[in-house]
Amino acid sequence: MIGVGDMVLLEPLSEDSFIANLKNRFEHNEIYTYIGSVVISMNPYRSLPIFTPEKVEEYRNRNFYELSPHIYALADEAYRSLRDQDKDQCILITGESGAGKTEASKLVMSYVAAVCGKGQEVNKVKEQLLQSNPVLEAFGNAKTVRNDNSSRFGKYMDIEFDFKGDPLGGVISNYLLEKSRVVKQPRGERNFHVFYQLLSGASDDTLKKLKLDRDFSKYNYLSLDSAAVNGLDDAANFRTVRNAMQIVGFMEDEVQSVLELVAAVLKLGNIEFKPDSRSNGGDESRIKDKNDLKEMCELLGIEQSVLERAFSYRTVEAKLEKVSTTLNVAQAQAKTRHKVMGVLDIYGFEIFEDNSFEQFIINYCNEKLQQIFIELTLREEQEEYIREGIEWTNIEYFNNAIICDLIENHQNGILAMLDEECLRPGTVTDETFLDKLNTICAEHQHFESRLSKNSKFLTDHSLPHSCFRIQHYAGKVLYRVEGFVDKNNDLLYRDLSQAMYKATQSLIKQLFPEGNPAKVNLKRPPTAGSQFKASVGTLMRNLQTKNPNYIRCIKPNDKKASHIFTESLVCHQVRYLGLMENVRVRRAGYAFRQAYEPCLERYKMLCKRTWPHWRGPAREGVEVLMADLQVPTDEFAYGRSKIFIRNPRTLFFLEERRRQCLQDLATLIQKIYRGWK
Ligand code: AOV
Ligand code: MG
Repeated sequence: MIGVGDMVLLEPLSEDSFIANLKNRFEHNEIYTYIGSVVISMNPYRSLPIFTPEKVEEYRNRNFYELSPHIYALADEAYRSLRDQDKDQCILITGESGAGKTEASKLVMSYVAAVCGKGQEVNKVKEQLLQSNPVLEAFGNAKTVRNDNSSRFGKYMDIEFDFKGDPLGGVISNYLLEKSRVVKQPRGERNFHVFYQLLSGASDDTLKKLKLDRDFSKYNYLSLDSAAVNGLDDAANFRTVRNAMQIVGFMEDEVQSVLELVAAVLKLGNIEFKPDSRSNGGDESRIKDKNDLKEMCELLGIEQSVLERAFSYRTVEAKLEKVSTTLNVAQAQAKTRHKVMGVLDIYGFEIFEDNSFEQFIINYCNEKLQQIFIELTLREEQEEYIREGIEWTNIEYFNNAIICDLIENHQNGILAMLDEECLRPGTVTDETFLDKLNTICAEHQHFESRLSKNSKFLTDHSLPHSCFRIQHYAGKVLYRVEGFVDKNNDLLYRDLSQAMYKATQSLIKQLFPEGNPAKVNLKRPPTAGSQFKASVGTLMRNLQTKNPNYIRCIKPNDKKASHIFTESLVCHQVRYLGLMENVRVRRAGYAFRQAYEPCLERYKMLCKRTWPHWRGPAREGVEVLMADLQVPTDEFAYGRSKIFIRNPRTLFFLEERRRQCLQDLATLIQKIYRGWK
């Protein structure tokens, strides 16, 4: 074993020794380390030979502590508790952008797929579950400065199992896709993968049908300076995605419609508007060159005049941003209760040079997840002690509830104020929203309140124009308010949705149900922020009903490079993820715990009265064992089903005695063998 596999057993425990242990292990390709049952995962930024079918077999049906730390051990534990103890599970994967969350979620899914059920039907379901990934990533992932394959949406997947533990299907929920990326990407970043995949990988024939040119530079929506990404084969990925769409259950004509839609979006980006010289100083605009519009209409099956009117009548800029498709895996909806394993993979915490509404939402989501980690680890630990009848003392934690509240409080949280601004009659701009934030902040300066001086809403005179700053759990972030109001409103003018609804292509019609003139709804749709807040709230409540399994991902460097371990960067993540507190909570009472049976099995050779067989209850056997070994009684406690060991040293002592014993045994056997000869 390189270093210490479980941080709980680290001696002496300090931040330095914690980081040194991570580093030592990372340098020896040991990317996983435990804190009790929590898995820390370091991104290796290269493929390691530790995800083979042989590894899967090695970890299958083995106890968590038996082998060296691995994400497969966590997946195995979760799957077996689900199957054998009927406990719904969730896998919560957190860490900043590029830390390895999405890769971890895929490893968990592939492990579970490898060990659960067999047979033709079951295999088909497994394939569908696994192949949903390339499809979702094509439409929802993009290259950013932080990550070449960054998830720009949150994903929660419930995998459903029958009573035997065979998979039945899955339900995927998506959270707020970063739609604005379709129209505009920051420097050095790309649009969603699918655009490049289509242009690079489709046959000449397909491109011709889609009226597309292979050349990225022909499209305004595809930034020029960053089109090629190292190690990313867009053409090959296009074939993977097409194939995956088929497996997931798209019919051939549906795939075609989706591609037509993607092509239409590219055409849309090329449509330019100019003020209409014939209008009397009004807002009307005209389309400069109608060829792109014509081709777009042909692709979607919309009459050109209808769309042209919708474009020119209301809006000057093209703000048609809807490309999201809901890609649910076939839902096997029988009436019996299913066992469920939820896998959550969201966009990680991010700080860019320019942070807008999207980063605000992404970081809020990460705050909520951190919050649930805090609540559940503490709660779980406490509950275990109560369940086992062991005394418990509290440990101080940094609780980020205050930041969540600053954002989501329904009265004067930032989202509520943004909504209030969006709904207020009169002139509303991003600046009026910022004024409101600052005013409320100033008003509260004298009080101990959310927006007071001591709070996480930071006001100082160094703030650039049009910005506000929040002290998130993972760092300070400066947000530029430009676009907040528009993006929160997320309005699609009715003219446009009605025009789209007139399309002959059924997929397009389905995407704009609000365009149905028979169902005109004059009520304002909920804002993007409040929708997000509500769906995250539902998600959190859902997660709380399940048994949590944590994977905490850490990014070793900022260069997307292998073999580099930047201590300061890792240290920052260890701090804000609260990993030291996590170890302390785990050690506060009892560092190590084990059920009586496996404990007796492992150490019974250390005592003549328990070796080779103990005939009574396992707990009594363990009691005899501990007395015989003269372990001081304040070093451990007997719970209802487990023994709790206070100090790691006691465990080391037991392990050392066991090693010695095995060695003596080996020597003895050798002697006997020689005697025979
Ligand atoms: P993220 O999901 O945490 O970021 P990813 O899972 O996309 O991060 O990982 C980023 C990149 O790191 C991947 O594309 C791989 O190149 C590499 N990587 C991660 N994990 C592994 C692994 N176990 N083995 C080899 N390479 C790995 V974001 O989605 O940006 O928050 O929004
Ligand atoms: Mg990701």
